[in-house]
Amino acid sequence: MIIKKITIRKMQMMMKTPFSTSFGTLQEKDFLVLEVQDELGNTGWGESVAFRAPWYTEETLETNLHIIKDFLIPLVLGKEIGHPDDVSSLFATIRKNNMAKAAVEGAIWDLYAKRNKLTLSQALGGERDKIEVGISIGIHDDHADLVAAVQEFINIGYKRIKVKIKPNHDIAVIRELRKHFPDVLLMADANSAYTLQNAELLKQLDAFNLMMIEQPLAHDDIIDHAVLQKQLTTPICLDESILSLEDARKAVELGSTKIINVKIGRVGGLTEAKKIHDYCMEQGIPVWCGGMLEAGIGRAHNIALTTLPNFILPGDTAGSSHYWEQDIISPEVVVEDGYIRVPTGYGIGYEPNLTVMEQFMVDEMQFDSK
Ligand code: OSB
Ligand code: MG
Repeated sequence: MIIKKITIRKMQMMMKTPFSTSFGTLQEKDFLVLEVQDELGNTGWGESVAFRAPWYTEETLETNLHIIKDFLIPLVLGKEIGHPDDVSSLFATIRKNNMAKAAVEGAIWDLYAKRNKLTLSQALGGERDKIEVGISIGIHDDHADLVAAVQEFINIGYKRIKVKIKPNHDIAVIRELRKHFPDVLLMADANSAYTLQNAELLKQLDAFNLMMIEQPLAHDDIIDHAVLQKQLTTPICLDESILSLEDARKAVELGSTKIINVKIGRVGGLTEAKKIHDYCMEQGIPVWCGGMLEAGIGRAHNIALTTLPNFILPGDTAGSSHYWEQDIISPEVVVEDGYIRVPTGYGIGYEPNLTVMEQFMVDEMQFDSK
């Protein structure tokens, strides 16, 4: 296929409720939507998951825009691409900027699947027709509010509860949740809020039968995590630290992680995500799909990825209505009894809703091949 045209739409949407982590609170979500078109008029869609500020990784919406416009688009526009797996080698001369790469590569994956009359799940080698989903709940200062929120999500049917922890908002929070919900599948995500000096405190979490603790230590660490894991019975799951298959291999070999949270944007695209999946499957390391508070297009990519066989733990891919008054795809992503039914339409399987997109679009740029 030949990439003839690329459109970048800059979006600004308000989330229904603010989301708080150990590094701050977010309610206004800015993101990029990419549309690629081939010589036959097929289109493919991708979403950049970088936030406005660089608190999760170093990328931002504006750095993504710069890298996509000035470096990535010139590498694919007008080019013949046989398979989306080839895109990462085209991008090999550009260091990092994984979320920018994933947005372009994701749109090309969708295009490829549509052109070949496959669902994105089939194109990736996925096997499931429904996926299990959990919920990630932001920090609530008040324990009673958090307990009420957890109860509400259990009632809706979410299969696993993840709560955010940070120093002075950890052991007591988990103890309180366990008191109310002794059997629920529960995990905690620290988003790098601790250091090895907090090992004694983190060991107290072992008393609460958590499925895992996500990214307790530095965003770029795999050494201290290995030291910490030796002291904990609770499995460590790395998120921020894993940017590639090589990172995953080293972390697994060191014993820094027993579970991996795979995010397509963080690892630079679906091809790399699939490689990490395959490696972890060989090693007996379970994976699950993380979330970046995506709108519908990014969410659809997550759903397709989660159909791969080693995604055996519920992901952070909640339904559209958890985040948005109105999502930018139709139909929206719906969770029923804790499951999302994998769509059967070609490509991502959800139609971008141009009317809704126009409402939240703040800029639009087009790039044509001569
Ligand atoms: O660490 O998984 C994380 C949201 C933004 C940045 C990082 C994370 C998260 C979440 C929410 O936990 C996942 C979601 O609901 O999309
Ligand atoms: Mg995380």
